[in-house]
Amino acid sequence: MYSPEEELITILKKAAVDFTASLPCEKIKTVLEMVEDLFFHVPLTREEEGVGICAGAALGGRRPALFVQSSGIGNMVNALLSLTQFYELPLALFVSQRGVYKEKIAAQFPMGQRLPAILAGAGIPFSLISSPADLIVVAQKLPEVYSGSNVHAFLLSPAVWEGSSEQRIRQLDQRPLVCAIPEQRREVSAPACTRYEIIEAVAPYISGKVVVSNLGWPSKELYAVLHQESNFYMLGSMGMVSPIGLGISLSSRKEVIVIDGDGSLLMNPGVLATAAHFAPDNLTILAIDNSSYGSTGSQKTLTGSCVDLELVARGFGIGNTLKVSSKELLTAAMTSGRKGLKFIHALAVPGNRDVPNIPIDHSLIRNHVMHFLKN
Ligand SMILES: Cc1ncc(C[n+]2csc(CCOP(=O)(O)OP(=O)(O)O)c2C)c(N)n1
Repeated sequence: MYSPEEELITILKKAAVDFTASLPCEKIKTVLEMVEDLFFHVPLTREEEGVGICAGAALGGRRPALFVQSSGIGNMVNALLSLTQFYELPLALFVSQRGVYKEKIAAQFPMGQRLPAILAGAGIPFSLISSPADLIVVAQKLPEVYSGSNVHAFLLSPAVWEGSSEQRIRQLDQRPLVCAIPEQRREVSAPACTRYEIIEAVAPYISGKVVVSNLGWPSKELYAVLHQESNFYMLGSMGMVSPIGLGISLSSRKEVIVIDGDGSLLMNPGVLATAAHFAPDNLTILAIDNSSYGSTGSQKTLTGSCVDLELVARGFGIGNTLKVSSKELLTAAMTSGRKGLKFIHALAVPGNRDVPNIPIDHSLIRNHVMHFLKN
């Protein structure tokens, strides 16, 4: 009786993988079930979110492995390049490659067949795992992913699992019925502070903590207000702030503050569901909502017309939310005694402070944060 799934699990354990995340593909459902049972596992809402969460986990010293379908690579290329590769963080990608072997779904051909060319074009190293015999390649290359802080994609053909003796029938949990009763509507006064003033107001409360800050102007303003070695300044990968913060909070006991923006949060709102699912009590998401893409010319976002980010967070299951529009309410929110995952929706007026660029190299930013998390 031969189980390629068991062989892959053994390889993962041998390489000391200790953090996994996935967005499923039917062709790898058995191995995914085993991964969920045997490793710390994060169920994702979008593959790109997994790149951010795994980056946070890697900053926290973990050895992440991400399981996705070939189509999911299309959802994550920017984050792979401008976050994981840019900061030289380790990530093993296990990609169920569709469209190449006994494929029945025509829509899988375009992405699945071009995947090697797309990865090659993006400069992401990969190995074709076309049969169980090729799993030896995973065993050989996986340790280097972690020792060398590399990204490597293992493209798993459905042929790998053909003839497996593994038989698993997943027990489906009954979903508990949840009745969400909206709390009374509260009137909130119009915002008066800019993003910079909000960062100034929270500085005493985020000092000494891990702070993951949104790309562009927010990171530059944070640098100007409160530079500390525990700040992870994002320099690219829009939409990845909260995923990175979540990944760190799941890998460390240190307190983590995420400074997100409305535009960036709207790009990957599903991370709020993943955060709610784990509800790490060391994570605070401060969403500074200036109803605009502040770093690119303050073009309007939809929070100025139809989206209420606090309600979005509530709808995704975060119970501890606060909407604030003044410095007084903001500082009260930062210190509010309620334990658990917190989402602070800070309303702001658009506008950037004229501050200089961050003069620190990205590798140094990463090293400082990793060092802080280690000690
Ligand atoms: C994938 C991607 N799309 C667009 C951009 C350009 N961009 C950089 S920052 C930014 C605005 C972010 O807005 P928000 O998250 O609301 O933060 P704010 O600057 O308003 O505080 C945009 C659109 C990018 N860097 N990456």
